[in-house]
Amino acid sequence: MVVKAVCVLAGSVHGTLFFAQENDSSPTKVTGQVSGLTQGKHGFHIHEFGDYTNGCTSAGAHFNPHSKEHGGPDMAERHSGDLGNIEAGEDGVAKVDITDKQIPLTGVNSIIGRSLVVHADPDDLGLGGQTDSKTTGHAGARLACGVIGITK
Ligand SMILES: [Cu+2]
Ligand SMILES: [Zn+2]
Repeated sequence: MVVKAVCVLAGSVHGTLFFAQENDSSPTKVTGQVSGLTQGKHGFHIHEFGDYTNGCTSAGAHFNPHSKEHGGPDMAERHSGDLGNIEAGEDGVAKVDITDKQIPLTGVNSIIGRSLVVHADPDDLGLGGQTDSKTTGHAGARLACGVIGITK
């Protein structure tokens, strides 16, 4: 049975992201779009908490159930929540079409109830040599965040 989730980002940076996983062992597809961005790349991650009590800060660190260092989605060394970058065009819109094996919607490492965060700057995928490259990808401020919730 397909499991589905949705995340709504509200504010000057806004959008809706849809998550779908065909079965317990299949990857999760993330589709949708984010608007109101500056042109270019923006870090795009699952963060550990679905908590907005102090804005996006309360979302905590990148979702990292396997205690790895920050990386890119295609790297062996990555946080599960590391989805790399989305890229906005001149119109400020980034179309999202990601398939990833480390963000299940079922099981102990389910991302349901956690957050999706869009950042101000590009994620350097751990390769930038900055002090925070191996923790956050030096992706800068949190522009928008939303809780990933169950939908039909
Ligand atoms: Cu992030
Ligand atoms: Zn990370």
